[in-house]
Amino acid sequence: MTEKYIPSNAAWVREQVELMESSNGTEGTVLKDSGLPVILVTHRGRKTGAIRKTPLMRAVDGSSYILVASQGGAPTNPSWYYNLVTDPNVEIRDKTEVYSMKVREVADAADAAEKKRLWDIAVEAYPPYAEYQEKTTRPIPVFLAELV
Ligand code: F42
Repeated sequence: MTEKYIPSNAAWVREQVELMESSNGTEGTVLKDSGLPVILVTHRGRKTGAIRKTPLMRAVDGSSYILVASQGGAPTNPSWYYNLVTDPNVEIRDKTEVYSMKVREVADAADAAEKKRLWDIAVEAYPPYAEYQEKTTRPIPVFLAELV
């Protein structure tokens, strides 16, 4: 992706992205305090068309990644959720590896069993997701990112 990059307006997120990218994925690959692994999702802003970079917890299903739009259990979905619904083509950095992937939302209504299966894997990878779901009435969206 070669278009303009607009960094996150949240300093802690921006700093994590900068550390992951400037070190080519050898630093900044865990969530502070938890020590749990983080991936970096590069995608496109649905309004600006600019490149956006979002760190997320690393949860895997085979060669696919499970992306959880938890935003700490906030009442609204994060912006990146709508960006990925609009344009599902992403790059995922997992430490030193970068993959071109396509995401698809696994929605409760359409595929409840698959959503539960992926949700359970995600909670095992990052247990606070369960508390985040209890904090909010919105069903926390889950995407599966697959190799293209
Ligand atoms: N967030 C999660 O939801 N799940 C996780 O597993 C997770 C893990 C994680 C690990 C490390 C870390 O540093 C952060 C982590 N986060 C996790 C936080 C995550 O990286 C995001 O910061 C958070 O989910 C909020 O996402 P957001 O897309 O709302 O980003 C905010 C901070 C932001 O920069 N918003 C911009 C803004 O200006 O408010 C919007 C950016 C944007 O995408 N704009 C769009 C555009 O067109 O460019 C338009 C947006 C629109 O729809 O209006």
